[in-house]
Amino acid sequence: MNGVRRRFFPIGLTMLSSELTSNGHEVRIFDTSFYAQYGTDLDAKWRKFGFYKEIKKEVPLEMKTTDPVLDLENVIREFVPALIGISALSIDFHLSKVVARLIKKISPEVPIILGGILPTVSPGECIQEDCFDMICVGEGEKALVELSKCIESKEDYSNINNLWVKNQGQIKKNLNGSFKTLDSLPVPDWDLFDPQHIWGPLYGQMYRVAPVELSRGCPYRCTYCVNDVLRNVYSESGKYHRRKAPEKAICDMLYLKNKYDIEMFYILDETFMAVAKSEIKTLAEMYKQKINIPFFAQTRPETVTEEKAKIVADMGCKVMSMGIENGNDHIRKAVLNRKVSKEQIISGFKILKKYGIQTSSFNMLGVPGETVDTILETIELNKLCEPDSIGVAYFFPYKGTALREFALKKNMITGDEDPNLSHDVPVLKLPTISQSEIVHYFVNFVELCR
Ligand code: B12
Ligand code: SF4
Repeated sequence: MNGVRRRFFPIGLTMLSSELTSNGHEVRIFDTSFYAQYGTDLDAKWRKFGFYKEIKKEVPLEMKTTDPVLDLENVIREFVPALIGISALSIDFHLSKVVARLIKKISPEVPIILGGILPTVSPGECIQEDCFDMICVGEGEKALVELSKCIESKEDYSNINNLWVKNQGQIKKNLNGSFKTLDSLPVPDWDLFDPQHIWGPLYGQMYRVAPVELSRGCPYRCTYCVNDVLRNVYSESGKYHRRKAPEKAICDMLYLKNKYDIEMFYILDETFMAVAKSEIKTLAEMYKQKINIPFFAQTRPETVTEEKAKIVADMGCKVMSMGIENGNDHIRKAVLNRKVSKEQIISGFKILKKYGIQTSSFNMLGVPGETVDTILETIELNKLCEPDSIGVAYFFPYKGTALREFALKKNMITGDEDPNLSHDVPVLKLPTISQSEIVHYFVNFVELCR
């Protein structure tokens, strides 16, 4: 499911399909990514505002011209699935319902499960939709395999951990089970997915990029981020911020590099450098020896030290993205719960630059407390950090987050706003700044930071 046209392979779904196939189940993927009628081409939009560089040698996407409804119907009639899963972020709520209702018309008897961040952060809202028979709250590897086994052997599946299941007019809300360790996950397999996902843009060039996860979770708790929510969702499941053993990480990457002729890795970890120097060093040594191709990643500015930057640069890091988010100390610390000083932020950017790593900054406009002056402070801080590329987004208060609760309490939102809106306009009604002022700074943000 995709509300936004996406380049990279969706790592969560690829993990689930690998887990199912390695447990003897047959899987088919119906991917909405490359249908022109679904999703926004955000890459194009970001190039327009200068967040992405113009691509010098584009690898054009081949959009599907066939009717998605007929295609879905054909897949279902031909494959005859015993279970249909839909994966969705919050932006995909509408589309996921459209597709589920369509499936119900084609094959009313096949159970449908909704998984992903959407039902994880708003399970109550999702389960009440009659097109979904059950939802998966949180990570799905264990639950989906168990569910498929039960369906195959016609056993009762209403008690599986992480699942909320409709059962004779009742909803059975099962607790979340323990995590599957990252080292026991199968090697990702992309053969079932559209090969076009392999191409990703970086600094105006297209590369064969492999997204990989070396860890899950984040040690920080920003008030607008899903990680704050997930930490609560997983309170009974074990240690939330987990890393793969370096041997497993390297083994997965080597497999992908060889099988798919990978030129560049995209390490999806949310705070790649938030680990001890010794851990990065061990990984870097193995990576240089066995993989030795460039990669890009993201971290927080305060996790960057001279020693770690040197190791990471030597390992092959070409670009590191880091959140600045807001240049005003009060907003950053008290509203966003990002307890990092301006000096630390500037230092993180400067150190990486010193070791030849290009930097990219993330910024949000329109958070509670925003004024024209705080936006100017954000611009000023970007100038001091001198990132090689700059990204900016309108703030959207996603369900489950602390900042959404705050915005609701202060009547800055009604609660019914569509998250897809935030691709185009500021969503919060703020007493401190007008929406047209925020739009003005959004459109001109990159130019003003230069
Ligand atoms: C990496 C990443 C990206 C990458 C994706 C690269 C890739 N190849 O996947 C890029 C940069 C492209 C990206 C883009 C966007 N992202 Co993003 N992204 C992430 C990030 C940091 C990690 C995602 C990930 O891979 N997780 C690891 C995998 C294993 O987890 P998973 O996908 O959730 O899947 C597991 C479970 O959810 C479940 N599951 C998933 N699907 C299904 C289906 C079934 C049937 C079942 C049973 C279970 C199940 O099982 C999976 C395995 O355990 C998350 C933060 C996070 N912690 O999730 C944000 C996050 C998902 N992104 C977010 C957003 C908003 C976006 C954008 C909309 C941003 C924008 N404005 O453009 C776009 C949307 C693109 C799109 N349509 O997918 C938000 C979503 C918030 C929300 N409530 O929906 C998040 C949560 C960050 C945040 N702000 O809090 N993103
Ligand atoms: S540091 Fe990034 S990933 Fe971690 S909680 Fe904050 S916004 Fe989320």
